[in-house]
Order: sequence, then structure tokens, then C-alpha cells
Amino acid sequence: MELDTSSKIQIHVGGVYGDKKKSIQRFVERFHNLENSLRRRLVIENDDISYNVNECLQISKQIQIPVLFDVFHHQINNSGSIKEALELCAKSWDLERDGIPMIDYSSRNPAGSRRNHADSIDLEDFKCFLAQSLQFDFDIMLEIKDKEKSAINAINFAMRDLRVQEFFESLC
Ligand SMILES: [Mn+2]
Repeated sequence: MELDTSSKIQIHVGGVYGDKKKSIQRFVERFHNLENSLRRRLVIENDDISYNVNECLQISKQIQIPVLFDVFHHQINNSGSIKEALELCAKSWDLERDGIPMIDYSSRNPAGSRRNHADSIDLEDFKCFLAQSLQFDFDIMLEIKDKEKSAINAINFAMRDLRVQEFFESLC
């Protein structure tokens, strides 16, 4: 597809199998056995049960790949404030090699279980998230069930954000 190394494949670290330290070790070993072309594509994402942001960052330090920050997972499997986690994850991306940091955004489905992703974007929650992230620049992947509908609402809303306005200005 002739994509450069800023095109990423996001994965979770995986299971814990009763021993997190050993599982991390195995993850690192397997990673080192991969071809370089694949290693440069991978990013790890904090999940909502097993590996939080701090644990992903520890792994990231060992194998030099970025951590993709999932906001909703962080709210469930917490390791500090959103702002702090965002800053640490953003630093794990090398702009030249990895491109602009990417994050996953969604919120809880109020009618579902606490791990259930929302059907539609909650603009109040999105507004609070944007307010906590003002000093960072990143791409947002929406993990929301009604997809384009929420994406259009999010873009319309984010048009008030200077970072988005600057992006559009940079296109012409
Ligand atoms: Mn995610």
C-alpha cells in the first residue's frame, strides 16, 4: 500500500495469565522476533481490564513503540488523570517516525454495563475531554457505534477548537 511507518496497527498487550510480569516479558520477546517492517507498525493501547497506561508505557520503554491512549479504557482502568496520561502517551510517539499521536475516544453507554461503548457521541463528555487536552495535538479515532453520525457531530463541534481550525488552514 506504500504507506510510511506513521500508518499504525493498534493492538492490546493481551492476557495476564496469572503473572503479569512474565506475560509482559513474553510480549517483549515475541515482539523482538517480529520482522522490523512489522515492529515499526505496531502501537499498544491501554485496555480496560489488564494493562493500564502506566503498564503500557513501561512496555513501550522496553521496545520503543508508541502507546495509543484510549480515553474510555483509562476511565475504567485508571492510572492517573487524563491530562497526565495523554502527555505521557504523546511523548511515546516520535513525530518523524510515528506521525502525530493517535488516540481512541468514546464514552460509556449510559444504558449498558460500565464497559459498554456509547451508541452515539456524548458532546458534553467530548467537550470536557477536549478541554483537558488543549496543549496537545493528536488524531482522534472515534470508537462509537453509530460511526459517521457521531463523527460528523464531533467534527462540527471540534471546528470551534483552534487546533482543528489550524489544520484546515494548513491544507490551503
Ligand atoms: Mn480503543
